[in-house]
Amino acid sequence: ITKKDSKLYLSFIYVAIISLFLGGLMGLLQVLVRTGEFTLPFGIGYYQILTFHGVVLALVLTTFFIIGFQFALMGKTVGISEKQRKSAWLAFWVMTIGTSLTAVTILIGKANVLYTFYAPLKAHPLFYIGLALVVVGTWIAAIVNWRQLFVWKKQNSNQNSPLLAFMVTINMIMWVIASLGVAVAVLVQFIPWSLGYAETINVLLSRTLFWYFGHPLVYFWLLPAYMAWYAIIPKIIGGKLFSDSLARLSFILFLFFSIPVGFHHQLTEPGIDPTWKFIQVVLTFMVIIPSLMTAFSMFATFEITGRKKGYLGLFSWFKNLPWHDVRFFAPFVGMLAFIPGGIGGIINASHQMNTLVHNTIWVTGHFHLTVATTVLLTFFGIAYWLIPHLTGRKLTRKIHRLGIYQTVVWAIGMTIMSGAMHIQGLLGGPRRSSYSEYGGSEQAVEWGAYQMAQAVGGTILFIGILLMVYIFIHLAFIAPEGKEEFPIAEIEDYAPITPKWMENWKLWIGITIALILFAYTIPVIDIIQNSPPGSPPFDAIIGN
Ligand code: HAS
Repeated sequence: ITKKDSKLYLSFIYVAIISLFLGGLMGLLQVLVRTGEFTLPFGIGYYQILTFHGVVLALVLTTFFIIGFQFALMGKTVGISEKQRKSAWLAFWVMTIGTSLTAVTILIGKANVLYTFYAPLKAHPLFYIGLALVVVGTWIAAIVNWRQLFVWKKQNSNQNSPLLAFMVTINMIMWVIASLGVAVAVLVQFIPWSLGYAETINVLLSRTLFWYFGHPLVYFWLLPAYMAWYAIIPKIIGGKLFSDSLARLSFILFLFFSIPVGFHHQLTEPGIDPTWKFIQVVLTFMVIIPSLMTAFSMFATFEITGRKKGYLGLFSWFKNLPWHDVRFFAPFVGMLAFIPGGIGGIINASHQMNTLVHNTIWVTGHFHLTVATTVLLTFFGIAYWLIPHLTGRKLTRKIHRLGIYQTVVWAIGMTIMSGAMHIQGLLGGPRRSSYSEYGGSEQAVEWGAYQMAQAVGGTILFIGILLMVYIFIHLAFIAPEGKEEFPIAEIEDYAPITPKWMENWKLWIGITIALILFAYTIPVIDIIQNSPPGSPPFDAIIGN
């Protein structure tokens, strides 16, 4: 790896680490506020820190880590040219300038609109302009990634593209198609409205465009974790990839079914015909299939690897997994968290059960298991080898051990926090609310204990963040110099040969667009024609 390349990939990862610390700090403040025992100093508002927490962790940390990691994968598998590297830097700077604009508007209290930022909440125009820049930056990154694969393909036309490059390409196709929705909302709806050129805004349309983007967004986070599960973890445990074509098929299915499902976030919303909600729920159940395929493939990889090593007893292959290797242990705990996380998702997607949990803190519990545990612990697992690989250092035994403690701390903190969120949610506890006694309601008294538990869990998680920041700094600047491998698994010898048609991009994109048009055209026309114009007086919220 050249110095120039590592500098590029590391820059993205550094922004992610800074975001982890700042966003985590806001998370700690939130859980403390919600106990009722702590008030924010200096007139800082609850929604100011909640928005900062959501935007910086869910949007900034994830996106920067993912783009940096994906560039590293592409560089390793298909190479990066001088020109492509320059364009990648352009992506970095556009994203970073956008992020700074957005973060500052939130910090000065001009954008208390939460990370979902749909109407009727209104932010300062700079918030939206900053976000638009972040999205444009990611599009530049996508074009560079596609170009990287295209150039490689031209030189290796008779070969299948490397699995990881294929996966990155799919993730970026999904991302670009999905982010078109949010780009339209920002450019056509939010910027004119926040600048005062448009007096009204179609609230339902803004929410629909957001969720058209918002659901694939969660798979944009998940797929890089799956890249590591499929193609990197097998190598770390001393095994091989169970099936290259199964992995590719699961990514293709994610491309098809990630986008036309946004209505499962809007099941309780009036103004959308129930037939279309039903259709999108059916499509949501389709997007569960590639995750089940992934679970199957991971179990198969673990068992086959153990058996090949000679562990033939019923569970000895499991007992003998490399538990002391943090590159495996952290993502493995992430996988475990995805079992309840995924079950929670299936509950959310079921219309009747959604009416019970929607807008309760159950949903917050769900996404802290999925994105903040499954995905994040996998990203940590990646960082343990990627950062030393890029900085020319060694992942020492000491850091392996510390990383295992970090993972355990995270698992304990999250079990307490997310568990309490799930239960409080079932008792009706609302999400996105600061502390309130709700006029002395008995129900609210019952929530108190769970809010306290969330504060305990949240504090433990913050300790986990401090540990992780220390580990990052150690890996980047302190660890002894040396070489750390970039682990990429080979394909299992007996796995079926990957057919050429799996790279029929035109067909995959065509099916994706057809599914989107099917799921969205009629309801969107309906929303544009029939939902009433509105411009509620929410300017007060941003202090204008
Ligand atoms: Fe979700 C809300 C449905 C997955 C994130 N979700 C959210 C929100 C976020 C989020 C951030 O239908 C809140 C948005 C907001 O602010 O309002 N979600 C689903 C479904 C899935 C799902 C069906 N969500 C995710 C993932 C996320 C994520 C992944 C982030 C990365 N979600 C919903 C719905 C809502 C929602 C509704 C709206 C709720 C409302 O009303 O507001 C599925 O993709 C889940 C499928 C997963 C599985 C699990 C497979 C298990 C695996 C692990 C195997 C383990 C191994 C190790 C191998 C079926 C792959 C085992 C070893 C042993 C020894 C046991």
